[in-house]
Amino acid sequence: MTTCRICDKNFEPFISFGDMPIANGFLAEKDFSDEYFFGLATGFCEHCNMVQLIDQPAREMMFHDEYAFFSSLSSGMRNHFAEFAEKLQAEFLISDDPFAVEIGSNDGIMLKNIAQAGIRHLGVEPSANVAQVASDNGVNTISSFFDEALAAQIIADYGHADTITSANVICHIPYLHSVFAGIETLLKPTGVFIYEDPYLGDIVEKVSYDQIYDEHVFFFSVMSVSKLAAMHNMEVFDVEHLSTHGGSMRYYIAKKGSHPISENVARQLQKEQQLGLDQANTYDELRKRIEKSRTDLVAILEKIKAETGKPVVAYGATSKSTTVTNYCGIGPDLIDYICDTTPLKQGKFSPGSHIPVKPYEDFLADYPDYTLLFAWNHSKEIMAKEEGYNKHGGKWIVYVPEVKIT
Ligand code: DWN
Ligand code: SAH
Repeated sequence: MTTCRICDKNFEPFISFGDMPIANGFLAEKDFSDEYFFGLATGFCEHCNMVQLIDQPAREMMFHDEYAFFSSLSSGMRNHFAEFAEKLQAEFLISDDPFAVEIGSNDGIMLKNIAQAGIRHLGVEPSANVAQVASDNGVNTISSFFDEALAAQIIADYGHADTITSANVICHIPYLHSVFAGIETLLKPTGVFIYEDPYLGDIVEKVSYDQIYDEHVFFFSVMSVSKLAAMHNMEVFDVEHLSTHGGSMRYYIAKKGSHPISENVARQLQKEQQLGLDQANTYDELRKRIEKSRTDLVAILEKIKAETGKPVVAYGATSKSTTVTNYCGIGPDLIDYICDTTPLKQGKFSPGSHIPVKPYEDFLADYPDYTLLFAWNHSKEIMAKEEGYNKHGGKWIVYVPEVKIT
């Protein structure tokens, strides 16, 4: 029995993935024996509809000065955030001297657009190494965890905010009441809080269970976010479905009564009911579909090894792949190496499963026959980039929304 982080009621897990390491804890061979593991399990609270982890490691174990994820390495995501920054400027940063705050600004992928436009801004980013990249690029950044106390400090130092934005971050923070209370006080009376995160509806529809790992403590829906916002005298006034990170939802939130409510909100709530996001049996079904996905993926990889003996390479040492490799028991016997463009991951081994991570150039130098696409959420960008591999006759193994070879 676990107590819901949002409404304090009790709930049970609907799936356990077993022992998991830190998803971004890429490590050297000498550190294998000290590796940290915790039990990864997820549950659904029937009272407030929030899907959440049962246990999450301490935040300092995940976000520190060697954080391995650098947002700006994807050109697709750079474009996505440049477009978002334009929208912010056109619609919400329109007062005389607007002030924009971003929670979890990473290497400045979004805020550098705002900085370049000469707008007052502040990035809050606890992982000091990625925060430093942002600062070096002219983005005003403090290396701290956002919460209610930090919001008070920001008000004292800078005043109230026209916009508070956050992408792929709010779902990482377990103490959301402190975060929402801080946002409510930091916003100007007509200010807006706009955030996006992987969408529960997409995870259920596509069985993208690899979104479940230590950093992601919440899996949001419009249902659950509306209830949470209401607890802090705010409301969701619009929503926008996005294709990023395998399907995300952008929530537009403001103080109650300050903005007209778009019809998109009721429309999406209705869709969520049709999808059964408020029903416990939806998650029991999801567990069965996750188990099938695991069986199918392991079968395909074992078949390739047994029948061809050829190397299988994985593409993108994602956080998500830590769940896949550890839950499915996929190690260096089935995957020869993972290629990745992140210098900090190269030369290390994947968490728990200990598959070598090599530079992307190794993939280019010697195309494998089979490539398992761990960075499936960037497939549009990757397919455009890998025409050479496709022409060479290379095959892709994918597992979202279903396991297949393409
Ligand atoms: O929520 C989160 C998201 C935004 O980013 C964080 N908790 C951590 C991280 O999750 P992830 O590691 O699953 O994110 P990505 O964006 O799917 O990671 C892609 C990985 O693949 C990176 O290590 C970079 C690499 N990559 C590559 O080698 N070649 C990516 C692209 C697009 C490429 O062409
Ligand atoms: N916004 C970026 C980064 C997402 S990765 C993007 O969409 O690509 C998640 C980020 O959240 C990490 O950089 C991590 O350091 C940050 N983070 C985690 N907890 C946080 C907190 N309490 N306050 C602010 N940022 C946090």
